[in-house]
Amino acid sequence: MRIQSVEVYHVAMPLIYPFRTAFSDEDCIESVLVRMVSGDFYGWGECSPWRAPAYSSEWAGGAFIAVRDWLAPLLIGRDISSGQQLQQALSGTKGNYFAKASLDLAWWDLHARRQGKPLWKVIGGQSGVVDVGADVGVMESLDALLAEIETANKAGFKRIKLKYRPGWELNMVSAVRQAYPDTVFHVDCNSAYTLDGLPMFRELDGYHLAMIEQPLAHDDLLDHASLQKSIQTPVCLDESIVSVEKARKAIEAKACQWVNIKVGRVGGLTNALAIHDLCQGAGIPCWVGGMLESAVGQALSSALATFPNIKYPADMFPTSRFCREDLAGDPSVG
Ligand code: OSB
Ligand code: MG
Repeated sequence: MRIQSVEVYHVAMPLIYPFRTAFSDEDCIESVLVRMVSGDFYGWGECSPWRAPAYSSEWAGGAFIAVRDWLAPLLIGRDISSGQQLQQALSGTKGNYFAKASLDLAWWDLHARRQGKPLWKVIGGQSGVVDVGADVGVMESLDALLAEIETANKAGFKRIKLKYRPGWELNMVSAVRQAYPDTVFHVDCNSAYTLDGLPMFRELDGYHLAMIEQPLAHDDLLDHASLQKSIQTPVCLDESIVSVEKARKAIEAKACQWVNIKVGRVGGLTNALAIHDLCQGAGIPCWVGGMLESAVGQALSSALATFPNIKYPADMFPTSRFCREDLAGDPSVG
């Protein structure tokens, strides 16, 4: 299909209350939205690398300029008939995974709309329904956290992810475990630690967490491999897996037992599918994470959650819980 035009938007979505992680406290999510047009059809893509380059080296303002000035011009006027061909066309530009993802996702949405089918069917997913997990940021107090967990538990979420950072560590996990002995929990450290934290991670083994997500540096593989050798709790990589090649190396180095696949972080659905298949072949289960993007981006990434090697539910965010206003999602996408 011939790409006729690409519109790029940089938007801010105010949150109802701040989302606190090891990398920042944010009261607003910044996203880049892309509308790609071919003939009578259009497709939307989104990436949410956040306001500042704190989760990764990318940020929304930079992604907007990367798409507008460097990436979209490589596609306009070209005939692109597959996700691989799109990735190939963008491959001269290094990194900029989130920026590339917004175009890759818009292409897949456009491709599905042209066929009049939901995206999950077009990519060969299993069914139209996915289980979802809940995610709770660092809260003002343990009481506030326990109240959030109670709400998530009552709502029937099958796994609850807890943000973890210095000052909100074993004290928090121990209170949560005491109150909820049987719930499936995992913690996400957002790369806040080094191998000096080994004694703490060994202690965490006693709390039977489903996994510890990205304990060490955002671009590390080898230290994660030595940590995984020294603890029983499975390590899950998020930030470190930015490409199919990084996933291959993580598997080879035995750096993790889980991969959190985010379509944004890995440059789009094309690469996310390849990472899913690679992990499946290596016996590494995956789950689908998000960046608190709008319903537009979440609908697109939920298509991946219908795949067989997605062993834990995807984390999807009821935008009514987080956003003061939301961009409407289009139900025909997901
Ligand atoms: O590290 O997984 C993350 C939200 C925004 C930015 C980074 C992260 C998150 C989340 C929530 O933790 C989403 C998820 O559970 O994947
Ligand atoms: Mg994470």
